[in-house]
Amino acid sequence: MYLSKLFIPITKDLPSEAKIKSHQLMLRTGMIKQSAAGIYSWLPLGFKVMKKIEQIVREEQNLIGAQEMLMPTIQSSDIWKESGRYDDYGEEMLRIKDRQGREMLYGPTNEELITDIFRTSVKSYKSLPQILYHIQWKFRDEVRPRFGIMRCREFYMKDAYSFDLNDEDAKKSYNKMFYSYIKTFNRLGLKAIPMAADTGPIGGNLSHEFIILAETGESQIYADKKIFEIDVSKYDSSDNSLKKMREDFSSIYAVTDEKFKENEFNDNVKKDNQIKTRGIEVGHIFYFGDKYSKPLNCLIDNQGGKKTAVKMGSYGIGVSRLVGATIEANYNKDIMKWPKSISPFDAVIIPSFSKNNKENLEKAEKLYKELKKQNIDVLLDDVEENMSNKFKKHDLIGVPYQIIIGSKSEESKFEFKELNSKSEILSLENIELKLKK
Ligand code: 5CA
Repeated sequence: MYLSKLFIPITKDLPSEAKIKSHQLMLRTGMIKQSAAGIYSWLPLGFKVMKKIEQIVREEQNLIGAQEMLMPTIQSSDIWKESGRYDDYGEEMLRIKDRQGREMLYGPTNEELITDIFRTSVKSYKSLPQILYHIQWKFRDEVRPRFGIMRCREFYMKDAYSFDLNDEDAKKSYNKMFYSYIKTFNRLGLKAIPMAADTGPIGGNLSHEFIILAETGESQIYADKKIFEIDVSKYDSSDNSLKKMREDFSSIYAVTDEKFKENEFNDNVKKDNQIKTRGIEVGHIFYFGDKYSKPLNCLIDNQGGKKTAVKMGSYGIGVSRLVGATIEANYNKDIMKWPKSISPFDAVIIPSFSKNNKENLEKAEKLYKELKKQNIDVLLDDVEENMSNKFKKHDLIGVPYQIIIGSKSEESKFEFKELNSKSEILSLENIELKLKK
């Protein structure tokens, strides 16, 4: 993509409500545009990053055997009346009437809808276990939408639902998802800490939030540093290993303020190891047994032929929130550097040129074609502008690798720079190797 063609409306004047870095940066680099309070359009640059995150989430869900599907955004109120949540959910639920006066709603989550699908299709324990998921827009009429896409009203979420015959099997599904989440966040370049959590309007008695550390986060957190030393690569996907993994995580102190007790913290965590900071919740998993299957009559025959309510859990990842959370975790001293796995481009070529001397631009175009041939998604900055402005702009766009075509480039060697490090002079082959790694 040529930068001059990219729809990237860079904004200089920020609205006063853009208080945190991610919100400011996303507006400045034209990743998003607000269309109403807490509702955003995703412009090409932001959309590209979100789609990359979505794909990593999808791959990791598929790896644990979860199956992708798609449920609608608009739901009928009937199933919510059956579960009892139509009234309980309160004003966060956006309620709509269709032309026949039927009560509908814009889904804030999908426990009811998936239970309805399951109850009509699955009748026997033989079809269990199952994990189904979708990646779909949700709407919650938040009292105070803020921080841009971090706490908004319309947001993009991966929600998965597990179905098992009994508690023991259901915990295995829960552990699988726990493992998948740690792996997913690692691939996104994030260190997420699982923390025992309250269940709120979703319900149940077992729940973990996955939180990444960031000063601007909404949750106050308290943890033992040791939690970062757990090496997830030592676990495999067998049930026993996953159980051990969750036990290992649970044995180290890590809670949000909802569960915080000063004396417990001091008794359990050495002073030097105490982390007291803020964090962003990027995922939340719940085990709630038959909370929905019972009222909705989602029954299956067990081995003895007896009807039993299926045991369920639900598992969310804030896909759109992760775009902002990744910025909060990586933005440093006015420089944004996207993790390689989700960067909007693999590299950017920055030639120094003027109206009267376009030699470097021509070199850049040749290099651009070579890299494209190798399937490297490269951005070419063909905008005529002085180099210091260009660098400032690319510090914000955050593509992690730059190929600078100026005084230091030689005939077949180029100045290659990873953001925040020193540049080196490399041949095309070596640049390709670096970008493909
Ligand atoms: N049904 C369950 C699990 S599928 C559920 O809805 N869980 S949740 O409420 O915790 O949401 C899952 C994730 O969505 C959260 O961890 C968070 O990352 C994201 N999320 C929740 N509310 C918002 C919001 N208002 N704006 C942006 N992301 C949100």
